[in-house]
Amino acid sequence: MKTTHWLRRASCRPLRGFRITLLLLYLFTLSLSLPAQNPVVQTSYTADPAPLVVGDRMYVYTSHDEAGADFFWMHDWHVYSTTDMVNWTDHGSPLALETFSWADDRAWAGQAIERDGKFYWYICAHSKLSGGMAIGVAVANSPTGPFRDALGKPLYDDGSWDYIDPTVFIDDDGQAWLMWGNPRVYYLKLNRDMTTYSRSLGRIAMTEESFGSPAMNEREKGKTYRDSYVEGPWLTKRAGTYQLLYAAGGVPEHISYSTAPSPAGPWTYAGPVMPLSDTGSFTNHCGVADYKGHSYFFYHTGKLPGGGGFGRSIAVEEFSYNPDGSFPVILPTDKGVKPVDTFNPYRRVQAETMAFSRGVKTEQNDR
Ligand code: FUB
Repeated sequence: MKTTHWLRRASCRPLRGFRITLLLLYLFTLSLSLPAQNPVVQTSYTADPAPLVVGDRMYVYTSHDEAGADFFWMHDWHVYSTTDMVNWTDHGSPLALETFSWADDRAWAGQAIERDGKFYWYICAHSKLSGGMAIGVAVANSPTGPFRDALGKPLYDDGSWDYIDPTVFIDDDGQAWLMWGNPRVYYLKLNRDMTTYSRSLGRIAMTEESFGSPAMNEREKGKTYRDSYVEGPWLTKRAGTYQLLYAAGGVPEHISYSTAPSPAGPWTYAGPVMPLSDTGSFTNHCGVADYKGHSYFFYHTGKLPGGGGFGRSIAVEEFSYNPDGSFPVILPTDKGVKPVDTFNPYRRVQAETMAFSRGVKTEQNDR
């Protein structure tokens, strides 16, 4: 019995090796023939990408459009991660409107950041308390959650509809800045705990010099302006200069940016980053990160089949900063980015890690 068993196993080995080689060859050929890496996620509609690098992994925090929606009726947020920029693991939805007892609608854009071993995810949602949009913050011990409401109440809420799309940035001196707003930009200097602040709400001067046009109610009728701030700010710093990227121009939106010597301003309009393109989405929303020696620009389109203005999908492009740290013009592509690392299949790889799929949907399973 023992001998027969050993023989059977031995005779199977070459065959199994052959099958594995064939499978790898098939996957390799498939990867060569794949038409595109964009949209990054094909299993559900994702919007408002916010990248975060933790160790050797790139995470992207997204909002989530419901299939077939006729407005941004959004209920939860999602997390995806990669180690090579083309194979993405779906971590499901560790944060939803139900996480916030004060929120009842519009789970819109957010951004996550790490501090002192904790992960803070700033979001905006409609507030039951004030009837406006409010800024909230969730906290977790890991980048994929589980997240809980850090305060049990909004971080900032006074009934304004301007309070959407928070961006968070920790400066070299340790000061954390939280900015948000549509159609004006607001900011708070956060305390070390990332959930409280000591000074009152700051308001960025909305001038023609700052954003290409003044605030909406101050624009001259009939005058053509260079550009205009709309929403979706992304605060970052390059070569000692603060950069604020944002959705611009009204509907449809493109992405532009401004620069400043301090997040509080004064900001100077610097030009377009992603010009208007035929992406099938009338909004755009960006996030920027460096990873494994490359620079990446995340944004969203309406290009997933069945998608559009209310069924958006995140996409990513690689770019190189200009020598002075300024942004080049970045155009949307279907091709997306190249892998920056090898993918090791000889480890536990669950089915929710994939480079590309068609006709596959994922759903939350807490196990
Ligand atoms: O996703 C809902 C809203 O659409 C976001 O908050 C805006 O930035 C725009 O992308």
